[in-house]
Amino acid sequence: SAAVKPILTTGVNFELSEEQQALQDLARKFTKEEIIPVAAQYDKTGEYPWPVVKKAWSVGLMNGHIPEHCGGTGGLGVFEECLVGEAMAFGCSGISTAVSTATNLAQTPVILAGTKEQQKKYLGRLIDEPLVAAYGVTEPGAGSDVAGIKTRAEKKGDEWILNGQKMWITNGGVANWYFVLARTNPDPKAPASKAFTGFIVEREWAGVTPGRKEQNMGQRASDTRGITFEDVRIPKENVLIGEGAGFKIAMGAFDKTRPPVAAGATGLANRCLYEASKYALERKTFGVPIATHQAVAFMLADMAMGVETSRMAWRQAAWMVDHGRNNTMMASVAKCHASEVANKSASDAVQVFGGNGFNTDYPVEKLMRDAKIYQIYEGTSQIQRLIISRELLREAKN
Ligand code: CS8
Ligand code: FAD
Repeated sequence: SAAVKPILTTGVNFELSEEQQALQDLARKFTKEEIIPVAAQYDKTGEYPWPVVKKAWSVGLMNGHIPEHCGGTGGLGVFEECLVGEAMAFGCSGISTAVSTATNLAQTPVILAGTKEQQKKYLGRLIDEPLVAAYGVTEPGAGSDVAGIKTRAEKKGDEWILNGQKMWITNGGVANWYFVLARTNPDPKAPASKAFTGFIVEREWAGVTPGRKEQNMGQRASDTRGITFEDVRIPKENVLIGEGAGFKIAMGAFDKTRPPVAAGATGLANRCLYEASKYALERKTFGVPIATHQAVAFMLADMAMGVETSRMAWRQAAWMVDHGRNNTMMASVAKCHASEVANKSASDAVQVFGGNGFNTDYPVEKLMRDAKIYQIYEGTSQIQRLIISRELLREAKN
């Protein structure tokens, strides 16, 4: 009836502009020439892909959203970041996480809540040199429940003293600086929106100690570590938007960074579709290519449905935030859907390859290992459903 109010009232035309097309072409070319040839090697060694980072930086595939007053081009939105992210994750989602997604995540609170001086200093650095940054929220004792973090900062004169431990920090051992969320109001009754503060912490400061590189199931090119902060002295110039606003800054960042995670998962699912389709036409059983068996062809059809809907979802989520709309729910829809599609597609791609799918000489077992983390980082699938249900019930009440 006319009384039914659609939750999403937004545009549906996502035709790429000439500039967006050129950026996507550049990212695809880079993926083909610089990522795909080295993906298996970095997966095997777990080394950080510095040479790829440096090349991506030099051709302009990093830092596209850094404002002009910091020396950046400043013109790119979340949508464009997603275009690049999807293309790169087609090549290797471990490398794309290392090269762009994690450092973009770290930059986002500084873009959202940094002063001009903080932006110039810390974002400008990333323009001047091929450096990366990291986003430090999760701790050994608290991941989904961000308000449960224990790292604390106390004000002493013009400084803050930081103590605590972070865990699972992407780029943890290679970052030049970290966004760190810490509790600044010790009162357990203080609301989350007032109890935490975001800081910019430099890697080289005394008392900052990254742990060993974690040995993960997938995305092994990405560097994940714990970090210990022991009496780290932070000058007041490194506090983001004053005391107490950190939780909202950390959450607000996710509205901009979950669409790129969804785009990465879409790229991975698309790779599954690509590899499985090629193989299904080549491999014969019972005298015919396996693609002729409907059970196999339907797995490909399911992958295509997933890729298309994931892509539509990230496009919608990114478009909304770039146009100033509240996209909290849609960012979670895209992130959750695309990560589940990536996992189903990867598992089915292994199935299409049969025994070969289980073997490291073929590309799909890596896709299956790499896919899993999409359901965990930047908020698990359960947490995305929690956010979606909260948002839609709020709408339903109005
Ligand atoms: O705790 C929240 C949550 O999001 N949990 C998931 C944590 C997560 O996603 N962690 C990811 C870490 S980073 C990472 O994994 C990187 S992966 C590697 C990088 C590369 C990737 C490819 C929650 C569960 C959603 C909410 O927690 P609650 O404690 O229930 O808080 P609320 O009561 O909902 O909110 C408290 C106040 O915050 C405000 N808020 C909430 N959401 C938002 C958004 N924008 C702005 N403000 C927000 N989205 C909320 O309004 C409350 O403020 P009030 O003023 O009190 O009303
Ligand atoms: P927990 O919160 O302990 O959750 C355990 C299980 O319980 C999950 O299945 C979860 O979904 C479920 N669960 C928890 N609460 C609820 C609930 N209320 N309802 C239903 N189910 C629930 N963090 C950063 O800050 N920066 C990074 O750069 C970063 N990179 C990462 C890279 C990797 C490779 C990994 C593994 C993690 C990374 N993380 C990072 C941390 C990541 O965001 C957390 O692991 C994730 O948010 C889950 O937190 P947890 O591991 O503490 O799990």
